[in-house]
Amino acid sequence: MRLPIRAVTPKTEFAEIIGWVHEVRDLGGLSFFLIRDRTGIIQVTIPKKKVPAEVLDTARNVSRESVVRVRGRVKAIEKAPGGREIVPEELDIISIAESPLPLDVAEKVPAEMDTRIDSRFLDVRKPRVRAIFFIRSMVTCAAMEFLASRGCINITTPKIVAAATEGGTELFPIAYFEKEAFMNQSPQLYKQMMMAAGFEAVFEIGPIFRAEEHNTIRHLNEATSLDVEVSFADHNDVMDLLEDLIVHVYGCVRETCADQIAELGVDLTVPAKPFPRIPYTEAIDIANRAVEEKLSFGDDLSPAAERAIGDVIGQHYFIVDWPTDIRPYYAMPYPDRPEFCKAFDLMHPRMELSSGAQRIHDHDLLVARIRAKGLSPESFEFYLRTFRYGMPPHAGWGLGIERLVMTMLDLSNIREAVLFPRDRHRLMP
Ligand code: AMO
Repeated sequence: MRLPIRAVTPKTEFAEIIGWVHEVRDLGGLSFFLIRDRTGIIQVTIPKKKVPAEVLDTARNVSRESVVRVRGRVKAIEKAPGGREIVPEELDIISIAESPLPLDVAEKVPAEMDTRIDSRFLDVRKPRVRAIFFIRSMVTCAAMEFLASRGCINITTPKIVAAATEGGTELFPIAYFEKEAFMNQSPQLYKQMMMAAGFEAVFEIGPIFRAEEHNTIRHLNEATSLDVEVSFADHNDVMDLLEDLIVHVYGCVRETCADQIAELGVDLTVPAKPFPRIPYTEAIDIANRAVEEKLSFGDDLSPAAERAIGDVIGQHYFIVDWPTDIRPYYAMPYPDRPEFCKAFDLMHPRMELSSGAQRIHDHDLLVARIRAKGLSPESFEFYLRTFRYGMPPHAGWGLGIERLVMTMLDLSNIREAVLFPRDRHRLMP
């Protein structure tokens, strides 16, 4: 029976494994193969005079990255990976790989990001790259388990919609029979509508689509957002929840992904609570002490400003109390100083991870805010009507999964954290 490679130890007597040929070395009388599956790498040693003729024959024809089955005796050997090797009695090629390979999975020849993404299925065979996606899987599983334990209901909302969510121009139009439709930018309106539906606490992990034209190392045109919305909660309550989630997720990854963390060579420290909460005006002051292009009240934070503040704070933090004018129409203004609103961003020292707010739950105020943004309340009627039949106060946030993984693992490009990134120039694979 096939054993995962990791389960073959120096004490195993006999093993059958199936995996990809990671490396081939021929030293004349002796040849070595490294065979890889998702659990690890093992050396297969072929002393030419001591193995069956069929094994030798097959070994001569096998190419790197072919899938092979090996059955043989296991020997403890110090110098080999994992301190053991297999001397095969049987060797079959299950699926031969063409040569040359478009990409060196053993990473002896480095490849540009574009080459890597062009052959992503091969790129992801690299233990280092696979480790990223193993951890990403743990991040989303841990987040879901955490939110379920806090009473949040997992929902799924439409990705094909008739109206912009965030206002803005970053919409992908699509042809929807005889109507115009768009790929949804955010589950925002739907998660709020579920508050009117009485669900009280919901979450969704799903794609968001942003037609941002610029190609940067931290933007995707299709990203994954973890969205949360909670009734009878204000911005502080949902910041507490977000902070707890981040700490929980980091803790789970540290506990369960030690091998992957070691493979990536990152120092994964669980962030300490509470995260500082810095008012927007103070954040601007901190940034202006460091950046050349000074910011004024009402400016969004430039990447340089974010980095400057991050350098000073040195850990995860929130920027709170934003000017109402630069936040979406649904953010709740403070009643006593309506030029500021109950919105926040969760920041990693390198970049923004999440945005959120307490929402306006008063119908007429919401209509006024939509108008003030130059949008038409008519196109939001499906959303606005849910505010006319009993809408509880509520708050929530959206957290970018790729950015969370990127900052957690200190990746230099957001594309490292997506299997098949969509950017300005890429629709394939
Ligand atoms: P916002 O637009 O700030 O807020 O998005 C929330 C988070 O989603 C991630 N994100 C992206 N990641 C990669 N590429 C992109 N193009 C991209 N766009 C967004 C970021 C960002 O912080 N409706 C609100 C959330 C809310 O208030 O609940 C919203 O969508 O990490």
